[in-house]
Amino acid sequence: MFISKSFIPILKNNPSEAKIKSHQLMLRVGMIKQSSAGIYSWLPLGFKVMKKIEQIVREEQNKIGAQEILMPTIQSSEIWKESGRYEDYGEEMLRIKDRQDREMLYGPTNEELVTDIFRSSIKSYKSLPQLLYHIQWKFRDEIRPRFGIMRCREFYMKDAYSFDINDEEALFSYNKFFLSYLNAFKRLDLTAIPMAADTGPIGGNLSHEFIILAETGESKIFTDKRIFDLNSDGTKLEKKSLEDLRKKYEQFYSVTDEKFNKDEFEKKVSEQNRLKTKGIEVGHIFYFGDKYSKPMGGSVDLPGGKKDFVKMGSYGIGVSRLVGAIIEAKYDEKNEVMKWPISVAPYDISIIPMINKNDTSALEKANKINLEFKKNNIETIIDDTDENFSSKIKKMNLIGAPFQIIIGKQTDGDLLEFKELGKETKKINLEEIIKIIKEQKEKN
Ligand code: P5A
Repeated sequence: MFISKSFIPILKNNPSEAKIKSHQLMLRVGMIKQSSAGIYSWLPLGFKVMKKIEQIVREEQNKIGAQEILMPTIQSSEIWKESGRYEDYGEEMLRIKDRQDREMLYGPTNEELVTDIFRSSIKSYKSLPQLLYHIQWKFRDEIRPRFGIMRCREFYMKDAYSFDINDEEALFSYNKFFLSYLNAFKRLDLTAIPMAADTGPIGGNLSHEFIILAETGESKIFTDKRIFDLNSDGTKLEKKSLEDLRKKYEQFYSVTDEKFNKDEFEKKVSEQNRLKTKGIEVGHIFYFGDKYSKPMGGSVDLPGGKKDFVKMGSYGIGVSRLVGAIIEAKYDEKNEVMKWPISVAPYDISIIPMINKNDTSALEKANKINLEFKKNNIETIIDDTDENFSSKIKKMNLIGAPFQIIIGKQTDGDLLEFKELGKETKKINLEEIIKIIKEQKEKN
């Protein structure tokens, strides 16, 4: 992409209305544009990042055997009346009437709709388990939308739903998502910690929030520091291995505000390991048994001829919120440098030729190099404008491709000035640069 042809409306200064760094950066580099309170358009740069996050989340869902569907944003109130949540959900639900005067709503979540889909087709235990997910816009009429896309009214969520024959199998499904979440966040280069959490309007009594640490986060957390050293490497998709994985995390005290108990915290965690801090909730999983299947009649035939209601769980990831969460974790505000993880970077490398009116040789060289990158599926952004050098660098540092090449007077022969953001500049040839970037991309 050439800067001169791109739609990346960069602002000279930080917008004053933004209070946290992710909101500032997203407005500053034109990733989003507010259209009304808590509702945003996604411009090319923001959209590119969000789509890459979505794809990683999708791949990790597919790996545990979940099947993708797509449910609509608009739902009928009927199914919500069946489950009993129509009144309970309160003012966060955006209620609409169609021209026949039918009560509709913009879906804040999909437990009812997916239960309706399930009950109309699945009749026997032989078809279980079923793990279904979709990635779709949600609407919650938050009273105080804030921090840009972090707490907004319209947001993009991956929500999955599991259907099982009994509690034991349902917990196996729950643990599959537990693993899938750890793996997805790892690919996004985030350390997200599972914390025992409250279930709120979704219901049930087993729940974990996945939280990344950030001073600007809205969730208060209390945890044992040792939980940060754990990882999910090598875990197999088997009942026992997944149970062990969850136990490995649950052995450390790690809870959100609502679940906090001072005595328990002090008893279970030695003083030097206690951490009280704030974080951003990027995912939330729930087990609620037959909370929806019972009132809505979602049952299956059991082996002995009896029938029972299916046991369900639901599993959400804030795909659009993750764009902001990654910025909160990675943006160096002081030096105004954003380095996107290569797995979701809008571009892999920026090429900055120093151009003046009489000499376009640097741009020609940039074009040549660009062709080689293209052949190797490396995405580039090239500043082909005649702005001065320092403002070009500033701009590219905000756009955040993790690698940069500068083509200027110093560039002689085959050696290029190459740097990975935050590291020293090196002089190496194009072949080596391609190799470095490809290696990093393949790791993901
Ligand atoms: C789980 C999937 C649910 O809705 N039903 C389906 C369950 N869970 S949740 O915790 O309420 O939301 C899941 C994730 O969505 C993100 N999120 C938001 N993102 C931006 N703005 C909001 N207002 C907002 N509300 C929720 C969070 O990442 C949350 O973990």
